[in-house]
Amino acid sequence: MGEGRLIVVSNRLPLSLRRGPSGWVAEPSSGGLASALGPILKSRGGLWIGWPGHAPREADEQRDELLAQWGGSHGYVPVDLPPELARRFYEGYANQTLWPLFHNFATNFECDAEGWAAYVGANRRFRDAVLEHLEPGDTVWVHDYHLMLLPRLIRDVAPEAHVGFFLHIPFPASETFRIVPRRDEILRGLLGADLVAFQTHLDLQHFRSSLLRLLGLPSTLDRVTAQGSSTRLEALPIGIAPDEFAGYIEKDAETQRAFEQLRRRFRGRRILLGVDRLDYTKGIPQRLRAYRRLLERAPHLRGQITLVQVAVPSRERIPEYDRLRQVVNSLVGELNGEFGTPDWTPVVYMRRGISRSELVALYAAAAVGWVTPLRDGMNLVAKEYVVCQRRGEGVLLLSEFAGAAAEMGEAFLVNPYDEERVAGVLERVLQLPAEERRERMGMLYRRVLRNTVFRWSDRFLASLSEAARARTTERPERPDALPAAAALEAFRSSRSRLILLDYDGTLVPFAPRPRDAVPPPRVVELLRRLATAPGVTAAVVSGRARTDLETWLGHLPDLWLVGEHGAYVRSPITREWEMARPHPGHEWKRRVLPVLEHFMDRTPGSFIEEKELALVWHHRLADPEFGEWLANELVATLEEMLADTELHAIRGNKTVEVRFAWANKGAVVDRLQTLRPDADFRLAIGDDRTDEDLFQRLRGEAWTVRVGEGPSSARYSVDTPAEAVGFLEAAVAAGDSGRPVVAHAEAGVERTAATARVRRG
Ligand code: ADQ
Repeated sequence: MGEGRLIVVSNRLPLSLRRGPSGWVAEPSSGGLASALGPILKSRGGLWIGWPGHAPREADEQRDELLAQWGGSHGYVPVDLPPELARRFYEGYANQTLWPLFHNFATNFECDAEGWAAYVGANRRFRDAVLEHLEPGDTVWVHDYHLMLLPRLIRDVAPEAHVGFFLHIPFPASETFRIVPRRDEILRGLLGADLVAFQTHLDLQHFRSSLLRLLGLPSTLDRVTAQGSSTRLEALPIGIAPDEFAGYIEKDAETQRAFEQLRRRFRGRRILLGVDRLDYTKGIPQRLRAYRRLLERAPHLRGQITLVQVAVPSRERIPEYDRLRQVVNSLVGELNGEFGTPDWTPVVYMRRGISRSELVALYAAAAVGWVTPLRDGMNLVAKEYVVCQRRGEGVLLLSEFAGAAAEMGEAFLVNPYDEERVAGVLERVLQLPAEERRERMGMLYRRVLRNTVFRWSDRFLASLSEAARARTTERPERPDALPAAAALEAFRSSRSRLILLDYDGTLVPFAPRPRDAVPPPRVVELLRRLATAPGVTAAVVSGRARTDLETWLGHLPDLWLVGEHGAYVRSPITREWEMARPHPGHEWKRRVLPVLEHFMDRTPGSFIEEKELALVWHHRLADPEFGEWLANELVATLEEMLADTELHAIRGNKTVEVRFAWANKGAVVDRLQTLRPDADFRLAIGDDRTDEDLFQRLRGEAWTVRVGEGPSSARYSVDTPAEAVGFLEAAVAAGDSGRPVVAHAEAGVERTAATARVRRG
């Protein structure tokens, strides 16, 4: 690939430590992830960092030695966690808070402060392990819900690192995600990555909607920008390594033997197969109950079919899993007791992990792959079953709540909670003609073969390297922080100063309704001192209607006011509003208003503001997602309608504004600059798109400052209106302490001359 090394970080290493009769044994696990990333680690070089599982209480030399060996031969770096921390992290916050909530089980989750502290602590230990090995040019790939804080933790210390994150489990709807204690930290943690990828588009959309609703961060389909850096978003469904399953059928004698055995044992009976971790998200009790319904409603199937349920125990220290074990045990017992006969056992239940040969033989022999999780990020069992069905005789019954459903439309999709329907669908698929089965399975088979885990990892890494490269080569999304001391010094030592200030979002924060954004006394006082300071010409350049500006600021001496984005200018001398162009009349409002009203009626919380030369639809108080969506729709509608006019429809901060193209801040800047042709200090501060015109039109080495996040052509940025105001106050104070520069009277003369020019303009 010609890239730097790859550092994979996942909670578990792809290696299991087991204590056998003669001490510890380490076995590599043959999961698809390890198969896909192993060769990449070999060719690019790199490491796999992960937790090797619960450690014994006392130091164990033999275990350490084994781990060291694995480090040398495979590049596996163990992150040992103290037992108490490991328990609270893994069994606590990760698996009793995040796992249930992310799978929509909002009732059986638990959370306490210690769990969260352990989650933070464990993520920090992973960070330390990464930093210990990180070299310039390395790519770090973080996996799954255990490590969602890690991207930010790495970014904070190593800002140049290439960091990607993949979530293997679903991302819940924002209504569920908002239940997650410390949800904001989780979102911010993820945004430290260059790329965050999910299994499906739905997960991606859920994530975007949480960003918007919980952090107020808008995003596009493939990108979100926060804290000055941008994160690429993608949906990349994981696949399997087909050969690790299908290959066994042809090449492995043990698999062939197991297959023959199954054939003999189940002769004349069809196998319905469930293979799962014993987890409450996998829908095992629901499956057993649906099976009971099937046997009840289709008695002719009794003795003809067998449900083989393989369930590998998992997270056994968590009480919820123990309850599940008991429920499943008793459902199996009841079914077999009630329906079983001397020569037919309705459910064959295996509560253990089985070997790859046994698994593949079962996949190949099963007439129905019964994969009905209540919620699942992807579900690999569905794909594994399909690649073992080369002859296409089987049928896949798949839960619509598995991520796999998004790409396996030829399966029979069911709602696993609707046990009656599931039984009905099963009854039908058991009668399906061979031709239809082959056709459906053929399509599934080809897709699983194409979208392998290898392709998935290649796509992830390619996308990550592109995202990281874009970050380093593109113009920074956000201007540098304003160097306040240098700016103050420049202000103090200058002789003639021009200062242009936007109002909303710059001098005062946004209020729910425009009329509520009244300037606090502190801001009024600041503007008074600034405008009357020697050698200063100051203007508030706003999109506001004239009346607002007049009411709030009209009494301030020497302050220029610009309203409606430059359509109106008010000189402090004449105290009259001048129009940049002759009044265009109101006819256009009669056409535009009904459209805005239609949107207002559809969007609770939205309202219309009328200005002399503009109409604004505000959706700040509306549902954020619905509001964004309708704003886009409104702009599209208006653009079409206004195509041949001088009017434009423009998205602002939670607004859509219709106004004349000539009413823009750029044009007015040119005029204001003539007020101080000799200015040796020029400053413009603004927060939104309309202020970009200010920044671009200011002549010379101007101090242009953007308030808030996001890309801008300004040279500098500050975070909040409070910071902007603080800076201006300091500037006034610095000016007071410095030598007076240009005599007040002189500046007054300039202003009078300029006023005349504005009138003529
Ligand atoms: P899991 O929740 O573990 O993975 P899944 O995708 O079904 O779910 O993978 C389970 C794996 O374990 C399969 O490879 C299967 O063959 C194996 N397995 C299950 N039971 C077994 C048994 N009794 N004996 C032997 N092997 C068994 C998480 C997410 C999934 C997502 C994957 C990968 O929850 O939604 O698909 O990660 O991203």
